[in-house]
Amino acid sequence: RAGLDTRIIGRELVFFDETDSTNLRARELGDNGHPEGTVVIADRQTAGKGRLGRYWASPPAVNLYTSILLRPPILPYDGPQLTFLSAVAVARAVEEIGGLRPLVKWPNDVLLGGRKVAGLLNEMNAETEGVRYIVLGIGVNLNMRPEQFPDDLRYPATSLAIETGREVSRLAFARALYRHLDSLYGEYLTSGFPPVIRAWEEMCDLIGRDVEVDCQSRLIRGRVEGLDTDGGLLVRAEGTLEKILAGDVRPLER
Ligand code: BT5
Repeated sequence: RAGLDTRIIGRELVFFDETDSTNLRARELGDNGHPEGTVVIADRQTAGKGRLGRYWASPPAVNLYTSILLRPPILPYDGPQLTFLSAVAVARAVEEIGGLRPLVKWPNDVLLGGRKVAGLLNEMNAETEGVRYIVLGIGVNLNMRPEQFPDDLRYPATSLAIETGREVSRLAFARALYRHLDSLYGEYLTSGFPPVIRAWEEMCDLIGRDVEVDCQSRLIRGRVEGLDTDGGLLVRAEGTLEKILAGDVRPLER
């Protein structure tokens, strides 16, 4: 287990100097019966994937690109819960290794100083009775330099090295990430989603604040109350509690 201090995460470790996308490799391993906890890491990705067909810039030797295969005994409906679990794990690793206070942004980003430092892409293979596997795809900008960022970023982006002013050990970061994932996932298997909700809400600065949500050609203004059990964002708008399942959330004022 490569000296990992974990019970589940890292049961098998598969390393690539180069691959198209670690998520694709992990899904293949999932299809071929590899155990829960199998971890794929690549030094670089030639076709790193974001959500909705977007890309993830994946230059060599500077960042972490990893995908983790899990087989949780849950219904497909609960699959999105794992996205929040991985966001909390990444944020804790950023805190531990960078000594910085990251924030989580609904639904799937981790931010430092308002800039995106990590992206998550979770993919599920399920049938109605249950989940076959879920792949947690995690990209963290560790030592990426400003000139290595593409020009067409959706949000301002940063790396741990840019924020701390020093080089970060990729190995130390990966170890910390897998350890935090392992303990959160262990707790999830015994206690379910509530502890993840609480941890995520503590790292989300939008709770209790007024926001504007662009949501399927509807503009909702209201106050964020928290996370629902299906991962939806709960926003109180003129007395009604709205659940946001997709959309862009912006704070209205400080
Ligand atoms: C994400 O998508 O944030 C999910 C990224 C997941 C990447 C990991 S790496 C390991 C695993 N294997 C994969 O193939 N993927 C996962 P989304 O929210 O759609 O953000 C994508 C958008 O962020 C792009 O359209 C760019 O504008 C911007 N972007 C691209 N590369 C970036 C980077 N390295 N850092 C910050 N922003 C980036």
